[in-house]
Amino acid sequence: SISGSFSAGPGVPAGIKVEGAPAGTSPALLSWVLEVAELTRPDRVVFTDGSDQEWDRLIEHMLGTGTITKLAAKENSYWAASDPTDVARVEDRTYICSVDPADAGATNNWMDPTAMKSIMTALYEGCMTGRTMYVMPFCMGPYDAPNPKLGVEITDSEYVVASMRIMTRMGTKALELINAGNPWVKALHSIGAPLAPGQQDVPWPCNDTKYIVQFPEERTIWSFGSGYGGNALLGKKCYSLRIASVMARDEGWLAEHMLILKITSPAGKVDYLAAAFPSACGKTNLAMLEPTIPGWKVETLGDDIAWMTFGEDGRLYAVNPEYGLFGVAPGTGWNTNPNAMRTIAQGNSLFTNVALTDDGDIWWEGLTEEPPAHLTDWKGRDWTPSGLDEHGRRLDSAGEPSSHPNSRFCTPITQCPIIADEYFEPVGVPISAILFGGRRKTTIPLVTQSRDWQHGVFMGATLSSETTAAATGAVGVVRRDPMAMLPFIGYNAGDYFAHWIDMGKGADESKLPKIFYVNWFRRDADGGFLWPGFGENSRVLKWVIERLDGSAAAVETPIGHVPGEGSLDVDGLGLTADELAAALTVDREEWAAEIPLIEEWFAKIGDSVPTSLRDELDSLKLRLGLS
Ligand code: GTP
Ligand code: SPV
Ligand code: MN
Repeated sequence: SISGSFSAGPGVPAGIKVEGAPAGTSPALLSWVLEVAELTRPDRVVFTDGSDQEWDRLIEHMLGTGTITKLAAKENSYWAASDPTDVARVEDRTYICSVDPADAGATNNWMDPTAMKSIMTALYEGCMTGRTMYVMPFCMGPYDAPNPKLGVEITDSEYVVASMRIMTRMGTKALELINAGNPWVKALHSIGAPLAPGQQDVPWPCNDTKYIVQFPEERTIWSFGSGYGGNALLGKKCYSLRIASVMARDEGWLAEHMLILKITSPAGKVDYLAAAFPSACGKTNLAMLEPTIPGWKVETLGDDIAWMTFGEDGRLYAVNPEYGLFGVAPGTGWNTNPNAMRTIAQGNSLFTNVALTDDGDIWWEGLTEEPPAHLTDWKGRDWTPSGLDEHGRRLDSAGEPSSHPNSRFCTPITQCPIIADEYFEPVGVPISAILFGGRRKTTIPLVTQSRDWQHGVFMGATLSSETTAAATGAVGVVRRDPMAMLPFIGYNAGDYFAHWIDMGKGADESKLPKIFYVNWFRRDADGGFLWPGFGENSRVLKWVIERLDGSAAAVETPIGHVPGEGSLDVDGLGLTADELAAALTVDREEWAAEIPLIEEWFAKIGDSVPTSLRDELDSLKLRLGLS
């Protein structure tokens, strides 16, 4: 077990105290730790063990610096407000530094790895001065997986350590697996805010210069300047998607931006679904959905990431590598996502960039119909409700919401009241259907079934969505977001499509998941949602399940199969026939406008787009009568 400390030894830079690393710590890990400590010059180095005592020390520290405020209303739960400039993923500062630029492809920023390392080494020089450098061993997915996916994050942020403790299996057990000789990923993070002697810390230290960098060949991550979620909790997007997608390409599996859920029909038939929607487009909500149709049951397996591998039985098995939920706060309430509410009600959670109530609870837009009369907003200012925004939500007199649109709750997934027992299964669950989905006001019907695997891959590869506040930059702009992985594919997007095609080719088609395309976000002429969404999405899941055995009817359209007359259960929903038709319609004019955007997208990716997907585009145009 891990205990004791040593303050000097061969290679330990003078004046740096190393705590918590016992004899037996992997020499490769120790030498990397010492190399980083020499470069970044922290005051101390602490190996984290994941214990409750360690959590208490981190909390104590962050209460002292003002990083967090204890919530009176929720057990062991805390409110954090970030620097207003550090609120989301920074896609323009994110790089895939492969040796060959062709391996990063047209959708990733690229820089030569040596050049990037020299820039970042200069930034890391002395960057942890005055701070503690934490060495955090972690495991993505169950410890008893056939090949446990280990990593070590070095960070100088207590907020990152505390968040990683919720989001990953972190601490002593992971270190033991590393010490036993299992491979692990090096993940280096610094907020880039050294403290001079005597300098007062700020609540959310960070740096205006930010880099989020993956070195795919070396399975290494370097991150600098941000303390926010996807930029800083390196087990999440950086490892489990960008680096893991490269591992998956090389080893014949898939690392995807997908939720995983278990659904049981009234007859007791169990199916597992995976669904890829872009950031802030509904994964957490669907993963925890409370069905509105009688007799159906949904249980949660994952809300953001799925690793999928073919099992010996020829079926595709999915595992959730995460241990927590890092969910979009606004819009989460008892009406929309009661299971998320029940999860956070149990405490042990961090809330970032939401509003604080006067009685020590959290609030955000959509938590309740109307806000309390007074709040402290995410920027720490007094906030009182005034006018309404276009969705009927309150703003203050300055026209600002109380919570940042990308504010988040970070909470243990094991607290979710509907977590499926199979969450703990090291080989995961066999997937019956994959849903791709986006946020589109027009064009994309509520649900479409693909013709076959290759057509389904085409649907995924051409997936489009309006940008959201989960990344910095403009919101509401339609872009292609292939498989909801645009910011997360760790290699060439065309090669990634080819990998998806190959995964299907190598499999028994009858055992492959069926692929569907959904859109909860189509609007009517007045800008209202055509489909009520949330729990009512269970009706779409029911149609999907009934398509698997062919019991639900479908009509063939040029873009795929949509629900046939009467086959989508809208009992008691109160939708008119016209409203339902508007949600389901395949409009030739809209598709005529969509095709050039798909052509432009394939042109951007270039030669690496597989011929089979170009063929799919050609046949789609033929079916639409556009060629
Ligand atoms: P990331 O964590 O960023 O990957 O997001 P996510 O895909 O998990 O999205 P999430 O479920 O957190 O939903 C994002 C936003 O969309 C929230 O404000 C939700 O309230 C809203 N939303 C989710 N599902 C629906 C739906 O079915 N209909 C509508 N109208 N809004 C939805
Ligand atoms: C996303 O942006 O898709 C998220 C949040 O799930 S983050 O951890 O920032 O990536
Ligand atoms: Mn996500």
